[in-house]
Amino acid sequence: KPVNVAVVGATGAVGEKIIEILENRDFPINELKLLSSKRSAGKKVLFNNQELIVEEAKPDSFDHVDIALFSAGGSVSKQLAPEAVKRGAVVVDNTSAYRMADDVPLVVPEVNVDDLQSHNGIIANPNCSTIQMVAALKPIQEAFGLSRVIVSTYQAVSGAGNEANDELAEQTRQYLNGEDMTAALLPVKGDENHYPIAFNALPQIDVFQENGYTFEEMKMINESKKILHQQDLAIAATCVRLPFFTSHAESVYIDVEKDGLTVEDIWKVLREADSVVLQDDPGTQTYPTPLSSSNQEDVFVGRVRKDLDDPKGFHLWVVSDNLIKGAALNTIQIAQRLVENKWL
Ligand code: 11C
Repeated sequence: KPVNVAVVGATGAVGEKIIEILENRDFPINELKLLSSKRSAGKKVLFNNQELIVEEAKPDSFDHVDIALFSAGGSVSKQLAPEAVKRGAVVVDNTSAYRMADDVPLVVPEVNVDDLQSHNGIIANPNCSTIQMVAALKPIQEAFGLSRVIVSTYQAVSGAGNEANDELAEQTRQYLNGEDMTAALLPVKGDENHYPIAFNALPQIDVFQENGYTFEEMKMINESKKILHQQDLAIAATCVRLPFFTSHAESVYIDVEKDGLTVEDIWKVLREADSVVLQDDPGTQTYPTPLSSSNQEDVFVGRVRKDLDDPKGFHLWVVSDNLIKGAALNTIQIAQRLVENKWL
């Protein structure tokens, strides 16, 4: 039976993608409600050739809504997700507000779809850099066991929203015109210092935690353990922002548990995995890049190599569109599984 869907944060980078994917996918929608902050309310959006007006999100916006897809920042989710649940909606939340709560499933459907069954009204969509990594690691974990992960990321500016895209474009223009670059947003909107991202690399995504890691790094660490159901996984992350618009890339080092594996063994399980596409042939310079992976739904893996010193160590290069599988698509796939399995 078609469901009533609300998109909260409909004018943001992820919200826009959610609307695009809902339109292009066979999602059984009865009514679509687009919600935003007061500032963006009144904007008009085309959906299936119909003009929809974005409304300000308020508690009673969720009356008669079956599924609410939240992507308007953690504070909006904290305030309004419980209101939506109170009114009978199931929330799929694309912020970090509820991800680590014990009673909130954190789901990548290809990895842990069954966790959805235990929801209490809120389901969390993981961080983009986590989603693509666990999608690639799950088949390896299942086949060979995983004992350690060390990841370094190369992340697109769109992870920080449309404003960050504008900042990169403007700084690029300034630099090429010989002007001083103005930095007002990155690395983190609310933090004290801002540095140019154009022609640069910023080893800070989100705010620093007391242990010296950034919140983005701790999200990758804690979320991966929860999604992979492996609290004893040894895992560390370094997250870096680079000056391109879309798709995060990751250099992932893993230690597997099984002895004697070859690159071909890793290739085989990756080839068979859902939503993972192997693009790995040094002979033809075949590997994924942020540009080749953008506007695509899958997680692309290349550069699989055996470590030269550790017999159980392998290196992988993992790339995916951060707004699609990393955010909007995964959110919609969760909603789709809830509807198909009658888990609403
Ligand atoms: C970034 N990964 O690239 C972040 C964006 O927790 O959902 C996603 C933030 C989140 O800046």
